[in-house]
Amino acid sequence: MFDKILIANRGEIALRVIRACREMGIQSVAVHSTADADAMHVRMADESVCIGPPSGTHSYLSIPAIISACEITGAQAIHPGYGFLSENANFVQIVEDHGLTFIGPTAEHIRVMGDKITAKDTMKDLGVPCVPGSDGGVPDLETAKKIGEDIGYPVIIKATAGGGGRGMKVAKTAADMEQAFMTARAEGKAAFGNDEVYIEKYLTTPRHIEIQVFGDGKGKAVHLGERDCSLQRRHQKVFEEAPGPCITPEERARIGKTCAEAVAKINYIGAGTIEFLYEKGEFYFIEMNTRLQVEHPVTESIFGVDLVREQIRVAEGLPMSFSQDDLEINGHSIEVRINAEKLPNFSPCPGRITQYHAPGGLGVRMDSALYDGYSIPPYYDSLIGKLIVHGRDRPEALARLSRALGELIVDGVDTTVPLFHALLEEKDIHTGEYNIHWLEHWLETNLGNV
Ligand code: MV4
Repeated sequence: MFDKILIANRGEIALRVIRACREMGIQSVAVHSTADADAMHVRMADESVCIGPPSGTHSYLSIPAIISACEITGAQAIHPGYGFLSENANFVQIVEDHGLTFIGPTAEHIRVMGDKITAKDTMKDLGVPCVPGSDGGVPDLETAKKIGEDIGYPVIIKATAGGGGRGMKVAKTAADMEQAFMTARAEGKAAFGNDEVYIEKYLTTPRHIEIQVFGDGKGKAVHLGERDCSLQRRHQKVFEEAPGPCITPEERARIGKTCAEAVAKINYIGAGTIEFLYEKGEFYFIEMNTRLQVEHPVTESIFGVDLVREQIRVAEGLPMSFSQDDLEINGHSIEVRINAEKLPNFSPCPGRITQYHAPGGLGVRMDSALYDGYSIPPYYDSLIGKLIVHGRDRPEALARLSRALGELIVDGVDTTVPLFHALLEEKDIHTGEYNIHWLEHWLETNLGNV
């Protein structure tokens, strides 16, 4: 059993992990930059260590500082949260070389899934349905044009090291191929130091559906259904829900089983998310995330499980506390991301919170590290809270979301809350009829009025 876990993160996710530790009787160690000395995760943890100056590069991303903090405090394991070092295979290797436990997948699984081509190859071999396209990397323009003719336009050229929409170019026709291929390559090289690209059929109006999986590292794995995260702006999710409003129980059981069997076969350990595009009743694998996701609470709400607790259990070599047959969906859950951003441009809005009041009541969860008088530092991302609601069905969850947003008080900075009030007035949000482009289109026509 771990006695003490160090959390290599900040903000709401650091609190989320501290909460799981406390319920399990495990001591928690917070690490923080000098800018976060008064942060809530530092106050909530049993101990804390300052690991560097404000810049994330020199604090939350500093591997020597984090390993030293473990040695100073006697922490035996590290939970990385999301972002920062959570998908850094090199970090995992160093953690293990120091006799510590990384609470997450193996360095090898992180490496395989971090490269989109090897991820797709692996998933395809495991029987997971993929977007039709090139068989691995595409070496030159001539080959790219041949593939374009074979699979038919439009196609999308993606950098294998890409992420967050970077290094991705659509070619609508053969005439666009040269420009798109060269640009995707150049962006991959510039942003990730890797110019390898691959090609897929471009799906024009899909939904983003992701399957939550969980493995024990010993050949057992389960799925916890899907989340629909189609409502995104510039590849940032803003509204997520589970179950997906368009997914039938039969579709869920089928794709869920495929995903659980795939990760079981590779002895995957811990939480993982298998991302799909979903169009006309078909699932197409695009990427796998080897970490706990920001939107994990919607899955926790409908299944009544604590995913962080399970991550800690399997990292200790314990079995998961549930099997597939124990997992049953209860109701509907929605999360909205509250960012300190100023509309209409979503420009970051750091500053002092003069008043904070979290909503409450039945089916309401507010995951946030805010407090009255807290100053949001300008050095990190703009997520300041997640409001998660749960209802017996989707209409009840939407009504509860509206009610809870009305109770929330965040004064002193601008936030994305007005956006959610406006979205809740939209018919398509209530019918669930949206795809990955819906929000961008809506923002173009409506932002002036929010
Ligand atoms: C695609 C696609 C259409 N067809 N692949 C965007 C980020 C990266 N994770 C994958 N992305 C896409 N891949 C094919 N073959 C459209 C997107 C895409 C997207 C995907 C999910 C959520 C929002 C999106 C917004 C624009 C484009």
